[in-house]
Amino acid sequence: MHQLPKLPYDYRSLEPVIDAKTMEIHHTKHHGGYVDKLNAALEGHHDLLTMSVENLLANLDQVPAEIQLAVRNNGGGHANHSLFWTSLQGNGPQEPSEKLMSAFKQFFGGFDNFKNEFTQHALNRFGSGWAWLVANPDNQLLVLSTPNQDSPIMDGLKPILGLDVWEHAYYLQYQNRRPEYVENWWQIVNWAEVEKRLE
Ligand code: MN3
Repeated sequence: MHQLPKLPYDYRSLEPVIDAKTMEIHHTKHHGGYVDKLNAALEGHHDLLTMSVENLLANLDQVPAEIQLAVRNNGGGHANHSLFWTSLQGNGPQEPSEKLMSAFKQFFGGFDNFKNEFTQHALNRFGSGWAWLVANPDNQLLVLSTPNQDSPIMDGLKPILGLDVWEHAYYLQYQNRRPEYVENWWQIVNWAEVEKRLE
């Protein structure tokens, strides 16, 4: 059985960037819903129940056709949100380390360029989805976006940092103002955690 992970901080910790009510609903109802529906889809599929969600997403072609879409959507939702929560922190804006800065320089021409490119993916994603910083199998960094709850893992990519741009992630506080949510979100990125994922 897949389990809803506990958050490494309080629902209020990310205020004023993300309000406590949004965090609570997002974690318990949305992420919780993906976990419940993933477990329901996998019921009776004993061989699949022992696989990690990342492993399921990387091997969707081995999942029976009748539950493939449910595993893709809800497994993706579970994996994406698990990564999202641990990418955030509420101790005030942090700076990426020198090591991270040099990676941004190498692959994007600098931190500001990376930020701009990532932001464009977050703003240009029509409807619901995610913006991502990912590593490809050659350990090159790139930014992209995915629709719905699709995970970069499905395409053999390793997610390093993800931003949820579904309206449920920001609507209570920002309504239709996605650009303001995205801009403020940079203040709560946990760069130390991002760096760990690069290793
Ligand atoms: Mn979400």
